[in-house]
Order: sequence, then structure tokens, then C-alpha cells
Amino acid sequence: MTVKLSRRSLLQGVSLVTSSALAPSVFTVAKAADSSEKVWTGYSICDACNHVPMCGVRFEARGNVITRIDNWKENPNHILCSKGLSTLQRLYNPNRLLYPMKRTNPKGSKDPGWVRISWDEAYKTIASELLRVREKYGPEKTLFYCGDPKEPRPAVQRLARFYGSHHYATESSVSCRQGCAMAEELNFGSPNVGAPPSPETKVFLILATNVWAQPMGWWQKIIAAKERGCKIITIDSRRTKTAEIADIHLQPRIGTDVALAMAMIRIIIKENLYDKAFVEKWTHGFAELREYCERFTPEYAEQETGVPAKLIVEAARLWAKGPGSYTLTTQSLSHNSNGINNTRALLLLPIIMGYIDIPGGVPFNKGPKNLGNPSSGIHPDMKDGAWWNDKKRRLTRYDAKNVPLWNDMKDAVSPNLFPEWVEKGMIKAFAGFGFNVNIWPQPSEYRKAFEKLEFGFACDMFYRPDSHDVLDIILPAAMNFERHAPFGIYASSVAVRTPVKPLGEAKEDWRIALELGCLIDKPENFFDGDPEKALDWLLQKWNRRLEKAVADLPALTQFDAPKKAFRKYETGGLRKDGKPGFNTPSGKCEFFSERAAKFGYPGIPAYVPMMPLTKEFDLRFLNGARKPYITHSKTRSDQPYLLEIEDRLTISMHPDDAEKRGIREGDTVEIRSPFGGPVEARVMVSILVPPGLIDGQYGWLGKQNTQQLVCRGHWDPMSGYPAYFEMPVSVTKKEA
Ligand SMILES: Nc1nc2c(c(=O)[nH]1)N[C@H]1C(S)=C(S)[C@@H](COP(=O)(O)OP(=O)(O)OC[C@H]3O[C@@H](n4cnc5c(=O)[nH]c(N)nc54)[C@H](O)[C@@H]3O)O[C@H]1N2
Ligand SMILES: Nc1nc2c(c(=O)[nH]1)N[C@H]1C(S)=C(S)[C@@H](COP(=O)(O)OP(=O)(O)OC[C@H]3O[C@@H](n4cnc5c(=O)[nH]c(N)nc54)[C@H](O)[C@@H]3O)O[C@H]1N2
Ligand SMILES: [Mo]
Repeated sequence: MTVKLSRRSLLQGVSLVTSSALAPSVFTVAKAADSSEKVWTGYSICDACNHVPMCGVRFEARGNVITRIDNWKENPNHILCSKGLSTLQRLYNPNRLLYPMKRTNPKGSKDPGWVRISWDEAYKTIASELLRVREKYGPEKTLFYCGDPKEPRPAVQRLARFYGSHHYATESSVSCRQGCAMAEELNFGSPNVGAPPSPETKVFLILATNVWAQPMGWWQKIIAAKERGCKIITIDSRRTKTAEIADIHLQPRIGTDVALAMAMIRIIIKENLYDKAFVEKWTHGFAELREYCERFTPEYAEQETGVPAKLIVEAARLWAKGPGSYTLTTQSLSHNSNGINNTRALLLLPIIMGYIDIPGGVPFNKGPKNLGNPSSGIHPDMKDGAWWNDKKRRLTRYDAKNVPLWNDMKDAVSPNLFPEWVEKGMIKAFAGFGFNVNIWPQPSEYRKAFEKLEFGFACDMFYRPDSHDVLDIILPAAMNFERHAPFGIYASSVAVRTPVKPLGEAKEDWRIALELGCLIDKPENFFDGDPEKALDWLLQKWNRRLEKAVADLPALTQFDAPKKAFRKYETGGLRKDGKPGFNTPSGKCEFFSERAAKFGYPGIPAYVPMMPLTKEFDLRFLNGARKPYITHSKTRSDQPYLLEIEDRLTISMHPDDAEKRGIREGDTVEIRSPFGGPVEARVMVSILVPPGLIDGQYGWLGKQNTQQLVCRGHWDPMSGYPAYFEMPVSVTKKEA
């Protein structure tokens, strides 16, 4: 049966249709919960904010209806926040997308004419279109994509692999944390986000990491360290909660971290405070570093960063008192056009002090072998790591020219030149899971490009007109409480779940990717379409079984953690070949990155000033600061409780800047940049930001969509990331 849906009725809620004879609405379902159904306890993983590892949730259900959620105490991440606690509103939101839909009006029509179709029709159409495009143009002409929902990734990447397209992109190849990971790999030879302070840590460096973006337990560990006397240095352009507990808060202007780090390094060298033995034996490029940092006198650094020279000296001396550790769980450092260099420069601070893999320092090489997180594919065999790493294939990827270092290092393609690719006929079809077109600067350019494709589908929990109206089919995704896959991974333990059945005809992402896989390739490559089979197969890689893991709940499945050891670079514990040293070209921690230099980038992280402010555009916009109750494009009306906390785009503005403009708390303003606007926002007058900077969480739509302010074409040349946080803007009061 086909039911006609107008765009408006869809917008108002799929429940308009689903509450009729087609299916029970969530409210009917909720009523059914009062009946004599059995009450049981289940376990799941919260995906409300997309940080990894995610938080464990315990729930109570009556029959198939979850009636209550709570902390899963046995899970290492279990303190739920406002976003997590309101996920039941999302699960039972009457606007959920519950059925496959196809457009009936041509692309470009105001109303796509979405109608409900069966899964059978959806799958047949998708499979035949993808196979047609492969046959006619080649597999590489289909772009596979997984947005910030990181959990579908392993199955989606497998789908791309067996379809034969190495054009697989993720939100992390558009912009997220892979940029910082790139800096870590260049410096250390492996990703390392740092670690919370251990009992031996004397100084802790918080690198642009905001408490609101972390699991709640993270903050408690910092507080505990502070209480036992550990000194804290926070390097953050804003005065956040993490900055307020710091002994020293260094507040550099956005994108000037190279200048700050080089000035600290210069002092550490001049005052002979560095670890000479470590530097001599285990680092590469010290002479070049010493020469480069020479121009970064405290006074010059003050001029560039705005941080008082005296404070820079004080911070360098305090850092040298170590042992010291750091946290760099942020993505923010990589969101300006010199982001990778800024991150690399800060990460030279632990190296020059030799705080590498020592007690109280930065630990390396944690966790059982091959146990990755969902964004990296969980286990290399799941995505077929060898296929993705094939050098010849990699070089045919479209990003080999514009971001050659990224191309060399990462298995997901940088898709930010998508409009240009489509223009040149390089991409013809699109398969998107959790696809949000507003992730990009100037989203309308991307919408136009998507519209030109021969075929595109997306899979989501909600209908998002901005993204979906340029595609052909939308598929309903199950939510976290309704799926088995993937399991949560916490250092050396794994959390499996006991899901409820999906509402309507929603299916879990892994099931959709695997079932589609069965239609385009051999079913045995796709676990016969069964996510539970896939999970069991994965767990067997570590000699565990799914059934047993479920039976053991609420306890997590434990793995043997590698024996705790320090200075593993001396014993061969860090390198892939088992030799002493690090996984870098020189085998050492690299002040001068040979890998970066090989691709024409500066070997020593170079200082490059940001796009200048002008008389007209005299403020910089930190376009994407995380707030405790918002995640990206989600959590607004998906979880209405959170909308009560903040119902529209709200920017922070320093009192001096507000006064100069005659702006008061609560006023509505217009933001413009040389690249677009106006964007409408409400002002919060606050010392969270220094003079000259405003901030706001992106992800709002329509007139409040801040992505139209960001320049397309001003990318970080190393990562290809957009410079979201760099834009000069003007802010004027909107007259009533
Ligand atoms: N200006 C600016 N832009 C930014 C950033 C910034 O700081 N400033 N940050 C960047 C960063 S770090 C990130 S991570 C991205 C965020 O990137 P996005 O990918 O835009 O993240 P979301 O808005 O969380 O999710 C996108 C879509 O996925 C859907 N979705 C959520 N969960 C699931 C699921 O489990 N399955 C399926 N199929 N769909 C799901 C949501 O409903 C939504 O429509 O934005 C980037 N863009
Ligand atoms: N509540 C919530 N939590 C989230 C998310 C969410 O949307 N909401 N998103 C998740 C995702 S996908 C990500 S990537 C992470 C992001 O996590 P974070 O990057 O930690 O989050 P942000 O608040 O964007 O930025 C952290 C800090 O960096 C500072 N900063 C920005 N630019 C610079 C700079 O150039 N130099 C210096 N020194 N400091 C700078 C900002 O002032 C900010 O306080 O959060 C994850 N957690
Ligand atoms: Mo992110």
C-alpha cells in the first residue's frame, strides 16, 4: 500500500499517518505499557552526544516499551547528562521517521512528494541504482558517507568495500577529531589523546578541551587531581569551567597556538629545563626546533596571542616541574586554517619534557590488540583494513591531489570538494547514513551538488528536509535503545546491549547496511544481513561470544589489558615491527615531521596568522562551541526538554563589545561575515569570551544557520578541514 504524504504532514510528524490504521503511534504504544506485560531490565549505550566511548544506560521496560532510564553502574561511563536523560523523548518522539519513503516529484520541486514505500521496494530500488551506477561508471563513482553517528560506520564501510568504492567519507573526514589525531600521529607515530592525571602527575595540561563536551566522569577526575595538589594549566581561548579551575589559564586568540607553544618551548630550552637524555635519544629535529622557536620571544608571542608575556614564562616553568600529562580530546584546535600545525605545536610540549610513557606522564599503547572504536571500524577485518590501505588504490582517491598527506594517512576520503567533484562528473550516486548537509560551510553549494546526482539515499531517525529533500529515498533508522550493534568499547572492556524492538518499520543501521550488502554482493560477506551474527563474529576475534556477553550483563565483557609498563619505546612495545622507538619515519618523536615534509608541508609546525579582522568585520566567531544540552544538528525538537533550556541560537559576547554596540543581554542581533549572512541570534553578555570573540553552538537551521558565514575554499591545507572557528564577523543589533 502506498500512502501519500505531503512535505508538510511529514514535517508535522510522521505520526499523522502512523497513528491511523497503519501502525500504532508511540502514544498508543505507551498506553500498551500499562497492560500486564512483563517488566524487565535492559542495557544500552547512549549516543546523544557522539563522543566515544559513549555512556552506558540501564533501562526498565514493560514489554517492548521503555518506561525509565538510569545509570548503568557497572559501565565505566555511566553518569548520564541532560542529553542522555532526555533520550526517551527522542525514542518516543511522534516525529520519528518510521517507514521508508521515496520522492515522487522531480528534484528541484518545492515538495519532493514523499510517499511511504515498503522495505522491499526501497531495497530493490537502491540496489538496482547502485549496481547500475557501478556498471555504467565504475564503483568509485558512488560516495558512501556516515555522519557523526559513529556507530553505523563499521557496517557502512564494509558495504563500501564490497561494493568496491574507496570513496567512503565520514563526518570525521569532513571535520571532527581525525585532524587532531593526524597531528598526534605525525608527532608520536600513533594517536594519543592524552589521559586524565594519574596519582604521580604533578602538572596537567588541558588543551582546548571543554568540560561540556566530555563524559561527566572526566570532570570528576580533573577535580580529584586538583584536590590532591596537581597543578592545572588550561590553554583555551575562552574562560570555560575547565579554565576557571586552572592554576594558570592561557587564553590565546583563536588559531595562534603555534606562537604560544613555541614561546613556551623557547623558554624551556633557554632555561635548560628540558629532558636532555630523552630529547637526544628519542626525538628528531631538535636543532630545527631550537632555531624556529627563536623568534617567539614572550613579547612577540604576547603580541600574536594576546597572552601576557609574564604568564607564558610562568606556565613554561610550571610545565617543566612535571611529570606532566595532558588531555586533547578536543576537535576545536583543528577548526581553523592552521589547525594541524597548532595541534602539533602544543603536542611538542610533552615531548620536549620527556613526559612520554613515564609514571605521571602520557601513557602509550593502551587496550587489547585490534580493539578499536566504532569510528575506526572496531576490528580491521570488519572493514577489510588491507583493502583500504592498498597504496595504489589509495592514490586513485579523489583527495590525493588537494590533501596528499591526509590521503596517505587516512582510510576515509576528504569529501569537502564534493560540489567540484559532482560538477566534473566524478560522483554519480550517494549512500548516506546520518547525513546532515549543514555540516559544511555554505551548505547550499552542497545541496545543489546532491540534487545533480543520478541517485541518492539517506538513512536517519528523523526526516531532515534540508538534507533529505535533495535525495531519492529515505530509510528509517532504529535508535540506540533499539539496536544490538555496535558494542561499546572502554579500554579493555566491551558493553553489549539488550534492545527493544524498533518502532514502526525502523531497522538498525548495521542491519540496513548488511541487508543491502547481501543484495549487491555475496551474503556471506555480510553475515547474511544479521547484525548479531556480525557482532558474534567480531567478539570471536577476541575469543568471546555474544551470547555469553549478553548473559553476563550487567557486567561488561572483560579483556586482558596489556601488562602495565612504562617507556615501551625502549623495549619495542610501541612499534608495529616490534623494534624500539616510535611509528614515525625517523623512529623517534618528531619535532620535525618527516612525513609532513615529504608532502611539502612544513616539518616544524609553522605559525600562520589567521584571516585578519577588518574595520567592518571586527569580531571573530567561534562557530561551534559545545553546550551541555545540545549536540550538533540534533537534540533540538528531537528532545524538546532540551529546547526548553535554549530555544534559539545564543551567542556569548564580552560586556565591552556589547556596550560598544549598544547591545544588552537578550537582544536579537544579526551576524554577518564577508561570506554570508545575516544570521539571527540572541545575545548573552558574558565573560566566557574575551573581547573580540563571540561564540555559539552551530546546528541551528534557517535564519540561524551559522554555516552560511563560513568561507568555502579556506581549508586547513593539511587536513582539508573547514576553518569554522576563524571567520571575521560583524554583529549588529536587530531593530524591532
Ligand atoms: N560550524 C561548525 N560546524 C561543525 C562543527 C563545529 O564545531 N562548527 N563541528 C564538526 C564536528 S566535530 C562534527 S562531529 C560534525 C557533526 O556532524 P553531523 O554529522 O552533522 O552530526 P549530527 O548533527 O549529530 O548528525 C547528523 C544526522 O545523523 C542523524 N543520526 C543520528 N544518529 C543516527 C543513527 O544512529 N543512525 C542514523 N542513520 N542517523 C543518525 C541525525 O538525526 C542527523 O540528521 O559537525 C561538524 N561541523
Ligand atoms: N554537549 C556536547 N558534547 C559533545 C558534542 C556536542 O555537540 N555537544 N559533540 C561531540 C563532538 S563530535 C566533538 S568533536 C567534541 C568536541 O569537543 P571540544 O572540542 O572539546 O568542544 P568545544 O566546546 O567545541 O571546544 C573546546 C574548547 O576549545 C576552545 N578553542 C577553540 N578554538 C581554539 C583555539 O584555536 N585555541 C585554543 N587554545 N582553544 C580553542 C574553545 O574555547 C572551547 O572551550 O564534543 C563531543 N561532545
Ligand atoms: Mo566531532
